[in-house]
Amino acid sequence: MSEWWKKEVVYQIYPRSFCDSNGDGIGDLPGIISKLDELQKLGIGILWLSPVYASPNEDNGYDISDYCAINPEYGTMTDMEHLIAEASARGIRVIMDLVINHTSTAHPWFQASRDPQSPYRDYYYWRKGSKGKLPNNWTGFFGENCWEYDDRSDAYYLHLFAKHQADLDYHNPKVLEEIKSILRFWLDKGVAGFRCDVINILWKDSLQSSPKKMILTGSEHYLTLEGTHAILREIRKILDEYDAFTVGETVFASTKQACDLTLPERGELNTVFGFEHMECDQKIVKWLKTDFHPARLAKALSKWQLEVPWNTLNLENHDQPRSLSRFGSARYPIQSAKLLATLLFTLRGTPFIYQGQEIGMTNFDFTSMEQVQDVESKNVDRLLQSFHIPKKQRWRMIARTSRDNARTPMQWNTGKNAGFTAGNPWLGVNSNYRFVNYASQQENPSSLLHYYEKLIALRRGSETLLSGTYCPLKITDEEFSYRRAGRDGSYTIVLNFSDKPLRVPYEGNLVLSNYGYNRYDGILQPCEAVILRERS
Ligand code: TEU
Ligand code: CA
Repeated sequence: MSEWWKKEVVYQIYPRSFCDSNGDGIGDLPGIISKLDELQKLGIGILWLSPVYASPNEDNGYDISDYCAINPEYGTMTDMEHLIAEASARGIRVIMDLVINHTSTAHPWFQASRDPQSPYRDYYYWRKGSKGKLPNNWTGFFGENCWEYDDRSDAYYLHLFAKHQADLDYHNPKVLEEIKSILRFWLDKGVAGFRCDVINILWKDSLQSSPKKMILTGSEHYLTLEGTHAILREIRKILDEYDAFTVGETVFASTKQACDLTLPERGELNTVFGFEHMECDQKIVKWLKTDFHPARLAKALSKWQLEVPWNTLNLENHDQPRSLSRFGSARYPIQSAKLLATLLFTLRGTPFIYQGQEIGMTNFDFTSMEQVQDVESKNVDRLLQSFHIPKKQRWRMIARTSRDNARTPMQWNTGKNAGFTAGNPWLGVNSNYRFVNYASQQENPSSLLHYYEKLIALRRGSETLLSGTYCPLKITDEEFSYRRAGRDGSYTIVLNFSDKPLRVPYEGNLVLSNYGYNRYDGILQPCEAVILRERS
């Protein structure tokens, strides 16, 4: 295994919101192809596409109705093959989003399984309730219960996510056989691997009710169980034939579980997304946001750096609010955006950029629930309403955390709809596109975009930043500093998260400052990030 994925930077595209080529207001594959030069210039080596498979879009593609077909809204299979070829011509590999915990209820397997006599019946969890009671007391990820009654079946089916996303039952060996052929279909098309959606919950060891009421009641029956490890080892055997890369989305995984899922000798995943750092500004659940304390973010990142041999480095994705709105400084937005970028590219692991992060896109400027499209946000708003939470308070919670914060259209330029579409965008464009857009940053040598390019090039050229050791130096709400040591010497990275100047004791030759300075005197400006190289 060449571990090529350790050297690369991954760029995540949410196709619906990236670039619309035909004016229907929906991003598409030809739109992505038209922006590959920009992505190559940025210096990324892997493109992660959120799902583009056939889907009724109840969860914007994370509800798949045909794994081997392209949603016509995004284009054709020829477009997909063209994208893979055009990306490859630019040295960019493409990975797909593998959503195999569940399928859409529009999938033919599910539709067939509604007949109790069907050979597809045991592809899903169908259970009888009793006297109107649900088969168990589990709760789902999207604020709904997780059983839906189907009158044709006179039974309930399990859905840990939205009711149109029915969980596959891996106790039936035929299910894994189907998944293996789907993997081969895409690997034979030249995809280089997969981002594996909620991959650590595939195996349910029982459907018993849980004695303990929790945020996710019943999760002890499916979170990172041995049965899932066994499935991952089966999948790995196929991926190894293609030297393919897998990154697992592993909800609620500990560092120990991350090691069990990714250590090479385990033969499962290459790496995972941990969420501990993404929970640094919440209480109990993500909808109860707290103030941001940089030390909490730094402590979580540092813990994973020390306890997991190879990390993914990410501050955003299509499910998370924008990092600049969440972890940035209102007084020093650009400097803090560059500080966060410095963090992303100087820790140890594979960095992931989410579309728009490189130009400092922020949370949406919607003013009401009517503008929100996300199924999770709508379900949670309904749930909060059932608890009689007042509308104003509900909206404050939704606006700060909704996944639509990350799904507003990519802001390309100051033209109509920020250059995303000539038509009516499927989701509102942030009105700040006039000054937050790709084109204006392309022209500005000291822009966030060019700073990303510099950092990506610096990381690519340094054995130490790529694969050196990590050692924390100081973690407070003001300062996060750490040392990376390796074959091309040692670097000290110092991040001043505060809005005040900060004196620090570190020596070294200045390699990069987000203020563009060319000298270093031990005093960091507000939100200044410096990379120092040990004096040889
Ligand atoms: O998300 C898994 C998941 O747990 C989500 O609840 C996510 O962690 C949460 O929204 C974070 O705020 C994956 C996909 O990333 C998400 O887009 C899908 O909706 C979900 O699985 C179901 O496929
Ligand atoms: Ca389109």
